[in-house]
Amino acid sequence: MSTVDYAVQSSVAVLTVAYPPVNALSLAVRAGLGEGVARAIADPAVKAIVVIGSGTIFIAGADISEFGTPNSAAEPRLQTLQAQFEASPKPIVAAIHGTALGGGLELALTCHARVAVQSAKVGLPEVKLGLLPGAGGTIRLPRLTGVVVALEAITTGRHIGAVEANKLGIVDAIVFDLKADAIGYALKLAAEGTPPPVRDRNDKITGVDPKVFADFRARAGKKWRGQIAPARIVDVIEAATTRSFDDAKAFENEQFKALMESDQRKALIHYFFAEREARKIPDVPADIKPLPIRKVVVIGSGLMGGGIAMSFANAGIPVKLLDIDAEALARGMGVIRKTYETSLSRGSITQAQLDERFGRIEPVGGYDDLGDVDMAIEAVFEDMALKQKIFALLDKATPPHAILGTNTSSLDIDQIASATTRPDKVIGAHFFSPANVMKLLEAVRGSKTSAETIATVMALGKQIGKAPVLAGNCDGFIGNRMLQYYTVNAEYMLERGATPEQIDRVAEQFGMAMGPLAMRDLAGMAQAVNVRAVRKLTLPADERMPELVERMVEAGRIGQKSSAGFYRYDGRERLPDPAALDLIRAEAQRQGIEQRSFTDEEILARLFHPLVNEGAKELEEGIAIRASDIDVAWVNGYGFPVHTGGPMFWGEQIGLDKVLATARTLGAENGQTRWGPSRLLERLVAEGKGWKDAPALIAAGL
Ligand code: 3H9
Repeated sequence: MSTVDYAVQSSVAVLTVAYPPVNALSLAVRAGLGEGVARAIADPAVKAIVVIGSGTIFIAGADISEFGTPNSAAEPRLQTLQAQFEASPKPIVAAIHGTALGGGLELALTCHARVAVQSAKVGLPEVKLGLLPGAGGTIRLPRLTGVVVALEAITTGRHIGAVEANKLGIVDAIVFDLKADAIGYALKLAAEGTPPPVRDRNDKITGVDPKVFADFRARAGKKWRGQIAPARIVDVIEAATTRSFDDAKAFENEQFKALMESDQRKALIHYFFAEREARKIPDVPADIKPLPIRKVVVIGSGLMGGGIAMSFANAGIPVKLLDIDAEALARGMGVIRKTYETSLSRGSITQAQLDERFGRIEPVGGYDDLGDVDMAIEAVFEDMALKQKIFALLDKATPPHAILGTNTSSLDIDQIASATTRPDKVIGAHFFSPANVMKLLEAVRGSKTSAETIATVMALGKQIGKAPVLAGNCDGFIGNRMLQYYTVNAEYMLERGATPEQIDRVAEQFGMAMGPLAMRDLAGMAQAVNVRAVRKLTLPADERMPELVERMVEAGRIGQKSSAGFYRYDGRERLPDPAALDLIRAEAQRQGIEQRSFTDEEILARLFHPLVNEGAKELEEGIAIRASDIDVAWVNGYGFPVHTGGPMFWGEQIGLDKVLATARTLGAENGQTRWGPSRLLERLVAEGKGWKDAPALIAAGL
């Protein structure tokens, strides 16, 4: 079948893009559209043209899988097609449903008009791939919306709903019967004349004060955390206001090409596919149908349970919030209400959305009235006996088909499942706090979890806007198991003479939202001491747990709450504190550790290389299926900078040999049992191989 279907209806040529799954602008689609427009222009019976997408989407942009292949540069290139569209003597109308993204919107911007159904979304999300819109988006969009809107929309890449897009001038009309109304709109343009092409509309980009750009760079720049594309986008939008269309377009081409060559682009495209790959589980056949999840119960109305309930409510799934402690339940509902009210006051939701979402959460005080829920998620504190008791109750109180998930971050899924008569339906559903915001959903398979249960939770994750990753059942699963190395290493470095400011600065310059020590202060240290006391019991004989957190707590420095921890705090402002350094020095002396200075490079290696080494061990043990799954977990659960591609991709980019060298050093310093090199890593380095070769090596028993 052709990728672009041609049909004439009421004197209008309707070009239907049919290139599943997302109608990306592959070479075949570009060629089909070019031929379709030429044919329509040549046909005297055709008065106008409509471009529409088949399936659920208009056009999702350039075909990302074509990047770097000869097809991406082959004619007709997107820009050739756009020139043909703009020069068409017969009006072309883009009929948008689903999404019009990137090159898809850029193509629509060269049509004579754009109509959309109310549910459609448009956007230029190239920044998320480390790119800028390279087909005129940076210079055409501001001509419709003005510079301020374009700066925000293109540097964030957000999807803009059709109604807002209509108000902003991106979409000319909201329609109901897409094809019929687009045909009508096209005939109207053919009869009454077309507006000037977007490229010639200059009123919104003339006389723009350069201060707008300076202000935007100063304000938004803080959020870019080392990403290069947003700054380039601002440069090109600024050029659109100071140069001719063609000059600005040439500049956009130049900047697009430079970004295309960048490591960040490679990392972000790796990440794009990684997130989608993570949902595919090799031993879960594609024909296994996920169960529909229409109603959910969340057990435990604390911060975690409340956040999980909100995630479902936000995605349109009714949820019961169960707590046997009436006071806690009322408090939990109050916190949820307050969180929604904060979103309302920030303008991120409307009053109607607040009412709708809050209305989907029903507080319940016991297990008697759970009704026909399809899934339960337990989110109480980490106590095996309590969890087993709850699972036994759920086993009786929920319909037999219901899946029972646990939000445990460390306990054994099999042990929890053993309290039920349906261990095949028990699975870890580990959310990250705040659960209504954080995207990671770590699904954890027990030894009896069925393929259907896994498929359901992976599909559900996507449905509620999370990035699901499947982990094996072990202490800490994928993410937290690696996290210990990052946080403990920061303490080891403090003992050896690095300062909190230096360590946090290196982590933050790398792109972490907050360094590990500032994070400790924020999270508070009093609780951490208890967790560490338990962990200490299971440490191998060759490893010593640093005790700086214990010393801090003993000195009353429990973090931001006490205005002192690794830093001192003036309100929220963190300030270096000589008293903290004294305390660290004293502890180093007590341990007989000689302090020295660290370079930033060494700090970076010691913070992040151990993640990669531990990730390799998880692959060896089958805890993570793919290196890229670990990337998805760390980007979404721990704020690892997405423009590095995630820890495993980054490790391979900088060289696995470097990661191995650090593992050897840290193994010697901190204990070989846990800190020493992964066997997989050693083999990969010895043979000059990378993560893609890992499955074969692991299958062969290394
Ligand atoms: C661009 O346009 C550059 C131009 O400015 C300049 C050019 C000169 N290409 O996400 P899903 C695949 S850059 C190829 O699960 P959803 C995806 O890998 C582009 N493949 O579906 C997956 O494959 P599989 C700017 C693509 O319904 C399948 O489609 N555009 C592309 O949840 C389903 O994807 C963007 O950045 C693509 N462009 O969400 C948009 N897009 O089934 C990127 C998707 O084998 N795309 N695939 O795993 C998206 O944001 C989402 O896919 C979308 C659909 C919202 C469209």
